[in-house]
Amino acid sequence: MRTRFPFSGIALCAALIGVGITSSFAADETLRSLAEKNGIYIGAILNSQWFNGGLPGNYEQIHKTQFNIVVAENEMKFDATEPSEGRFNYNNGDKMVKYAQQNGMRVRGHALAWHSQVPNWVNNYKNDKQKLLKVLKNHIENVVGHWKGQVAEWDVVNEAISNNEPQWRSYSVWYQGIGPEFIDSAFVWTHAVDPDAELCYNDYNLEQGINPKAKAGFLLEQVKRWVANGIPIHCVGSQTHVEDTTTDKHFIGSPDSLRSLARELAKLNVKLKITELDIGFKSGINVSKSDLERQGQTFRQYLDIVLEEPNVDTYLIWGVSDKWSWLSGLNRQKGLIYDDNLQPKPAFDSILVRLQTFEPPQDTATTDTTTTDTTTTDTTVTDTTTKDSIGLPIIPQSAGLGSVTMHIAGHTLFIAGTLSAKVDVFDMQGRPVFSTKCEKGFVELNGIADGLYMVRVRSGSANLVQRIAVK
Ligand code: 9MR
Repeated sequence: MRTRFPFSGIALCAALIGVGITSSFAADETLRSLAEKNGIYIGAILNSQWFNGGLPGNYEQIHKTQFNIVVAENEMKFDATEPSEGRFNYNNGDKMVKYAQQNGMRVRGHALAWHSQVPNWVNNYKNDKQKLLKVLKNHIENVVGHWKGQVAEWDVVNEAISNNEPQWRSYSVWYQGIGPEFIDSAFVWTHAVDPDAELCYNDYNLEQGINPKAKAGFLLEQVKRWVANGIPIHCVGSQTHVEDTTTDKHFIGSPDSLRSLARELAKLNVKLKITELDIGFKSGINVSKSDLERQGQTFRQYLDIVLEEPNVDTYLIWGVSDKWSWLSGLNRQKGLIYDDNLQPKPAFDSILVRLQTFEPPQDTATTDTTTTDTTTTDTTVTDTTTKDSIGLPIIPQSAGLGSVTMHIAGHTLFIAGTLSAKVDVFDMQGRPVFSTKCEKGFVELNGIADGLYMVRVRSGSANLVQRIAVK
């Protein structure tokens, strides 16, 4: 297991308590517990309604159970924190920081210098460079100072690059009034107030290639310049608001492109974070089960970047449930991992299973090859389960849901300890391959090729996931 950052015992405890785990249910795993095993952050925004108690009770339960990093949808933005000049309002932000601390979560701050959600009083100074510089500096000093040591990372500058011909976004009040150097200044001022915070430049459409005509290509040139000039930039946030490529043939973004950006940033010692992920479908179209499964695969491909690239540590989704998503404003729908009823979608399963199956590349110098039996063992996966006399994995009793256990013999999966369970089988990439209800104590896994799979057994609120070998 790689550890890119330490998780405190408190954080892990909070995660376990959050899912209501008792000693007999210790095998239940959440996105959060698995992300922590893999040394990454997984998160979702707190939707704005949460701050006013407008979301159902189980929203918060799901949120703190499944995620270990949080960002406010709107409540730390300029218009929320300094609605009138020099008068700061931290109430909502404080509420989120407290929530995060109680639940052992990391806090992202979003966003300090952005052209949008800027209150009108700022625009009054658009022709006064000296005054605007003071306004931005004062805002940063107050807001970053207030949450110093509590907000671990900031989007210091958001969306400063325009979409078409990549160049600076000309209609930003900061760009118009100050010039592009507002960016350099914002990083320097933020760092001066909180030298321990990670500072990001955050933008969208960064998964569309890194050639000089693409936004990420333009950005890379700027990052090189900032780094060369000693500007304290530590990360690039890729919002990653993308569209399903099958329902929109014109969408050109891809996980491979984003991976290329990550690798270029690594050369500059700068991290990449996925900060606002959603994968929407065009509004108005019927979204089928296979569309949702394909969407799950795209979620998994973006997750692979976080798992596999050493300078990528964060996978943050812009919402929890499709019911409360900003996407309709973009003519998209169903872009998140829980449906309207807060039920996990296939995308949730893909992420969960991928987090379970991911094996970091082994350090060849320390790999023990002496016991590898290549005739019967799949050596691409480290299988730590105990085998019975004919080599079938024995599922440890302690991995059951209380008294629920599963056991595989050939293609028959035996489930004991419950009268009724839902069984889902996934391949090692998290793709669903089989799904049924078990009412008789066993299930025939017909039509499944021999090999390793992840099996999930759900009974009531319990959720047991286990690797099995079908032979
Ligand atoms: O989700 C946010 C929505 O509630 C606001 O109305 C909108 C206003 O600009 O901002 C949305 O969040 C944006 C984020 O702050 C920056 N990247 C794009 C996000 C979606 O528009």
